[in-house]
Amino acid sequence: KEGLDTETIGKSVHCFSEVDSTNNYAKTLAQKGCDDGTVVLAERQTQGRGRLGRSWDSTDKKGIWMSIVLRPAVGLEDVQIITLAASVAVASALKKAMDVNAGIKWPNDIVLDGKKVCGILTEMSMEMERVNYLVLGIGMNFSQQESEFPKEIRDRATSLGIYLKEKHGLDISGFRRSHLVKTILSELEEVYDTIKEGKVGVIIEEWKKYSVTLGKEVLINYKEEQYIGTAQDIDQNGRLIVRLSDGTVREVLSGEVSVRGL
Ligand code: BT5
Repeated sequence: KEGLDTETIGKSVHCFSEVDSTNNYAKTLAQKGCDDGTVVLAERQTQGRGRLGRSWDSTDKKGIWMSIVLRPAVGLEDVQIITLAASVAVASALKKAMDVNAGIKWPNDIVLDGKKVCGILTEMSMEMERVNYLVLGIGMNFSQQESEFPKEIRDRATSLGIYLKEKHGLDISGFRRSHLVKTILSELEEVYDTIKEGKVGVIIEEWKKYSVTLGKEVLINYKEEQYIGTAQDIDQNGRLIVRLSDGTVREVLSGEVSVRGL
């Protein structure tokens, strides 16, 4: 917690050498009534999770695996915006802490030259149509070498270490992981405050600045269906607006699809 300049996010921090998933641990804390902004960090996860039942490779100690419990006074329709806001916070923290220019692939993959360096998993609990709590899980590859990723994801995944070496000839050992964590938490607090002030438009504009999806052709997988279109915009609820080749327009929600750039 040393040097953390936030008021809500990270007021309480729980660190572990190993957990199954920081999201699971954070959920347990949330159910026991922990504070808004409680953070859970682990050196390694034995069962890191991605979206839609996918797994997240996080068994080594070279990443940032963390979850944040949020208790925003919002309804279901605002949850997507909070997830987009989290990706904005991560991208801007990478710029501030490490001078790295990352992109955001809708909805919330953080990419470096097209390869995924960070993923975000939002899980929630609803009560009477309001959000009871949200758990924002952030997984950031920090110092892994290419050979340390599972074979299946080697061509799609990268770490900050790999990127800095290839792009700038810099060694990751010159950067502190804790500094990046603190910067992410302080950027998160900033976007969280923006949302509390109701300024959703500001988040959307910020998100668009980092977007590598808008204007591109995308392949959408929705249940058994697949379709191709051009990602045109995102709306005020964070849905992706896709124009199909026959001219029809679809609004896509992140919980139900996977999107691939073509
Ligand atoms: C995500 O899912 O990108 C969300 C990942 C969230 C991980 C954090 S870590 C802390 C917290 N605790 C958890 O248990 N989870 C959160 P999705 O969009 O579904 O992407 C998953 C896909 O990314 C996998 O199917 C792989 O293809 C790929 N992948 C898995 N591990 C990866 C890694 N370390 N780096 C890059 N890509 C990876």
